[in-house]
Amino acid sequence: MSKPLPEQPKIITIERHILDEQRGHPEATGALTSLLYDIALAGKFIASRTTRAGLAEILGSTEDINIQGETVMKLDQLADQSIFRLNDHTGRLAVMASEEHEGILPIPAQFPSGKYVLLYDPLDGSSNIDYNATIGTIFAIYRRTSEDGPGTLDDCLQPGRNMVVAGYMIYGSSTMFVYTSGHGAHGFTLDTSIGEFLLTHPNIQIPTRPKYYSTNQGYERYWSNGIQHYTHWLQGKEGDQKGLSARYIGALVGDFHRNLLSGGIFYYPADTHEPSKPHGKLRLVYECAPLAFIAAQAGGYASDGRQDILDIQPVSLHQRTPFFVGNTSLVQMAEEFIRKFDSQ
Ligand code: FDP
Repeated sequence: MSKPLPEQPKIITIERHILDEQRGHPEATGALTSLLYDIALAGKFIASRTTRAGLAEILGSTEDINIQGETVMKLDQLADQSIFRLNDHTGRLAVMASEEHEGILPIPAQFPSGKYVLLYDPLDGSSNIDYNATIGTIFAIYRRTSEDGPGTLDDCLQPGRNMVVAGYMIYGSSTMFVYTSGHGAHGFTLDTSIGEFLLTHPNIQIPTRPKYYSTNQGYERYWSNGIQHYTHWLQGKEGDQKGLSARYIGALVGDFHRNLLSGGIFYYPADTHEPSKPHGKLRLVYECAPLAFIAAQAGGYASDGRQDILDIQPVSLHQRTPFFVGNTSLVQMAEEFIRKFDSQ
């Protein structure tokens, strides 16, 4: 009798994972599953282009005509268009909105309208492109609130609590796709040899003992007293705890991802002593809300310094908010410092 084959490690592709999740919802039509799969496909496409970014120097710089006679597009425009075009005709979406555009992105009239809404930041941390450092894509999916017909601005302006799925792709030393549909946060790594995202980080939980704080401390002089004291507390200069190490990539996705896996806090506060960024820099609907949903699923928390990011009702598409995200205890401590020093 032949010997039984040795047990192989279970390989779970992103498609299988999404389908398994769908099985828990007998009422599901599969539209969300397909939508996520298309977003993952856009991620693979963007990843393949990011690795060629530096070659613009010899193949033609952006906005130039390349040797095939095509205009070489900037990577952020390319990412933006890829996501839109892969999703505009599928009948799954009512409307989209992208950080790259002022207003909502209607579904072209010749295509059917669907029940979901997609908001995305196509290339987060894009100033890193020129330096071969980490960049990413962030997205959020909601159900439309309007009845039918073309989706509306109000469909896009929903509090994070209504989100159905949040996720990001990170283009670093490998490409990863991390998402949640409210049943844990799961990470997949792109196996470039087969072109598939494989489950490598099931059910991510932020380690309870944090390692890092991530912020652009070059702006410290602009911050409120509360944020300055808080930063000193994180460094171990105030209070009696050991300080954390600092890490700042300057791409939100990169900083968030590292703290998600290692424990820590990322924050981008408002400027108090400088008028240029009274609400911080980061965008509520494209960046902060989706990462807040993922953090919450991983046992963490995100705040604007006073309230849960997921509770904020957006009033405009490009609204900015101060942002603190990571280990719950660290984010709550930021809120406490703000309450103590900045409440007058
Ligand atoms: P970028 O301007 O390179 O696109 O949201 C934009 C963002 O990057 C974040 O990814 C990043 O965390 C932040 O801005 C960096 O801003 P600072 O350069 O002001 O630190």
